Amino acid sequence: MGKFGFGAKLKNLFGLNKTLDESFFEDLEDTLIEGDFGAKNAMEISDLVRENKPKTEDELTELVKTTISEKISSADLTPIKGELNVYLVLGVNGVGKTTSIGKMAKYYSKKGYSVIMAAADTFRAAAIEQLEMHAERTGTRIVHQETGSDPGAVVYDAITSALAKGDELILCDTAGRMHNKENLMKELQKINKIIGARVKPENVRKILVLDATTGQNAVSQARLFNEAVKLDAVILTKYDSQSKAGALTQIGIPVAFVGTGEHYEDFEVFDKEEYIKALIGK
Ligand SMILES: Nc1nc2c(ncn2[C@@H]2O[C@H](COP(=O)(O)OP(=O)(O)O)[C@@H](O)[C@H]2O)c(=O)[nH]1
Ligand SMILES: [Mg+2]
Repeated sequence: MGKFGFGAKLKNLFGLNKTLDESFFEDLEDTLIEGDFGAKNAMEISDLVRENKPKTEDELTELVKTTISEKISSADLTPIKGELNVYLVLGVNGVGKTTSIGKMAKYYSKKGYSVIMAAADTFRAAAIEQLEMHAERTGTRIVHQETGSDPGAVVYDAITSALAKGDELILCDTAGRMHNKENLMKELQKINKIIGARVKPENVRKILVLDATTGQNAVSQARLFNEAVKLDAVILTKYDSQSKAGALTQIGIPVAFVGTGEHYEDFEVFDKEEYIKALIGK
């Protein structure tokens, strides 16, 4: 967040209006809504400010910071060593699923896990090739079939293959779009069921990839996917560009990683303190 980001705006509120009158609260709520905190959070923070009557910018910032902090959490994505773990990677087209799988493959193989990829985005013609490219570049084994094949069958094959070879982590790519939303959600549920039938539930993670620049849209995506399969974690991509990061406070799903660029190294474990610092400023 730059000079004119949320943190700066929040600080300016006091500069513009030193008394906590109605116009102050209107400005505060507008600032929060513009920052993608959502109407509910904006009201909650506004009420808290009314109760606590902060006297300085710092006191106001501290109040907002505490509330935000309660609404964001970190996800621990540590695969269980010596067992098969499956990470199902979900999200709409273009958010960065396939790229994040490449990044995770690198991250987890560096940590000593035996990782494979499953190309279960069989809907788009280029999707399998794209994952194959990441597999090649990161030296990861990949299980795939041809475009149009049943994604559930791909995942089933990947599990069979991983169990046979003793792999520890399957990263499953999935489609972000199909003929319609209902089809996509049904398919994801089917894949999830296939995994659930063969892998211990505590070793399965459903991970939603969200583009940090989409703001309020990310909130509805999270709701939609969470209804289809209960989500365990979020990966926040494109955090490098101007981000509308307040949306995270509305999602309520723990965050595992942030993507900060297009390269494999542009991938970090989510650091909540750093995130809030960047959002609000010191
Ligand atoms: N700047 C930036 N670009 C990203 C990041 N993650 C993915 N991308 C880019 O976003 C585009 C879509 O990514 P892709 O992985 O194909 O998305 P998918 O459709 O969800 O699989 C590609 O051009 C990626 O290089 C990120 O963290 N930062
Ligand atoms: Mg993809």
